[in-house]
Amino acid sequence: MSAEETLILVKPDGVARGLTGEILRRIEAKGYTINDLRMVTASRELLVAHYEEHEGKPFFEPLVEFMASGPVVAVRASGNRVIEGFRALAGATDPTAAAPGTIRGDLGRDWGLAVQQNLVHGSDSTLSAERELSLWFA
Ligand code: RTP
Ligand code: MG
Repeated sequence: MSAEETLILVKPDGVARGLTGEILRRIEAKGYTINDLRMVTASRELLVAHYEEHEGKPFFEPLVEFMASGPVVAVRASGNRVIEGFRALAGATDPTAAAPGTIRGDLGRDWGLAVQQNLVHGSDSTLSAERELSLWFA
């Protein structure tokens, strides 16, 4: 059986704050394998497809705008239960509520903006992982 894979994004706030190395370090320290990695400033088309589940929500437009505001680092990572495991490493969506010890809890800032700038994205199911990996690593 080949190891489970997930898509991780270091979002524009993480790249801009110079936290890419720290975030990759945590992924590797946990024992996950980085199989591929690219830096890209995402197009609106890519982001709309990536966030299709959120279309129509009040934070959708600000989210797409934020995600297009600068380069992101897309990571193809693998490991046993990496989807669940990376989401545990990332912590809760809201950086203020995220537990200390997590990426968002330790490093995330609450800027009081319309959309949570929370440093990272991780796929939330095997289906999303497959779909998202094919978008970002076409
Ligand atoms: P992600 O998809 O980025 O891994 O994060 P998540 O599962 O924890 O959060 P999700 O509900 O999928 O939302 C996607 C991203 O949209 C932004 N968001 N802002 N009202 C808000 O302030 C709000 N709600 C969602 C965040 O950037 C979140 O990660
Ligand atoms: Mg999500």
